[in-house]
Amino acid sequence: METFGESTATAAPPVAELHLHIEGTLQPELIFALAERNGIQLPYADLDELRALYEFTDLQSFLNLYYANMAVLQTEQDFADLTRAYLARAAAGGVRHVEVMMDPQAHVSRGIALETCVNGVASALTTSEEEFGVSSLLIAAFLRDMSEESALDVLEQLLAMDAPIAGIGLDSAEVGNPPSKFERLYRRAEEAGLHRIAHAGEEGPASYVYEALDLLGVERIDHGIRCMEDSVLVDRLVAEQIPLTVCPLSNVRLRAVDTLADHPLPAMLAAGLNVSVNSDDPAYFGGYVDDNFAQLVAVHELSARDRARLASNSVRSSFAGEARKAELLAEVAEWEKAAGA
Ligand code: ES4
Ligand code: ZN
Repeated sequence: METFGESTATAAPPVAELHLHIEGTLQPELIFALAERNGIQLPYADLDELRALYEFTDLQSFLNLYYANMAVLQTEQDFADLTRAYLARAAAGGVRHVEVMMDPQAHVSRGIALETCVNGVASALTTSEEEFGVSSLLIAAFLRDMSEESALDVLEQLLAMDAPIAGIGLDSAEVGNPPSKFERLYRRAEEAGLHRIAHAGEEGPASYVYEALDLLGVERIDHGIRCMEDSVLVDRLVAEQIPLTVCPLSNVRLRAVDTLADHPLPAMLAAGLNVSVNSDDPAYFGGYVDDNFAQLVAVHELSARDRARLASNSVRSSFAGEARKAELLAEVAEWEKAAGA
């Protein structure tokens, strides 16, 4: 029988994607298609001119393009099409459950109704399991470079319209906008029975990770890589098994780390941290979850056991129901057996 080396197709196990901004899945081709459909004049002549802008120097340089490109998202159908395109691509790359973040304030502030953006994304998520085999839930993320009043106002509107959100997150420009700015927002979310997560320790210091845990009561930390600068914090994160949703290609593209070879993920795994691999903004950072795994494996030689560990961490750290978690953990175990054989 012919034997094969480990292919790129098996580099990625079945996973739960826990750190994904739906607006960050807006591919250049879809930007042009939606601009045409909505009669919007883009400031770029063609795809090449747009693609030339995907060279980022830090988080803010990315956010500038990310927010500008959202101008093409106008109708409920646009948001649904965006979400379905992500689900199809993610499913092909092994994603079996996803917790989709969206940025309502980024749309409301440019005149899009809250119902339009939320219902558009939610309508595609409703059928994600039957259409793509991907179970899903929605998380409303708040922009930390806006005021807490704005966030509270939007959260109250989401609750009033009974929006199908499972939790809240905190994203956008981190440095100078610490978690402590949003204590009331997170108290209100807890009161409303919502899950709570926050970006911390991406560009911001380890102290922001403490704040997210102790002042906001978050259940997961998005990124968290700068915890590695504080061994006391690492010990606590290990002891409490706080999930860290790590995004390797994002960290390279936004220069949080120099190269993938310098990425702390293997050290984080070795330290016993509860880390998972996620794509963040795959249309901007050069790849989906499977691409993140494939490139990590190429550089770090993560074993099948390491990859299965990353996958089971993602499932256990998700907000999926216990039955779905058990189903996916069994799939990961199957994958490990096949990949390790
Ligand atoms: C984001 Cl990579 C990243 N960091 C913070 N906020 C974000 N929003 C979308 N992508
Ligand atoms: Zn993110």
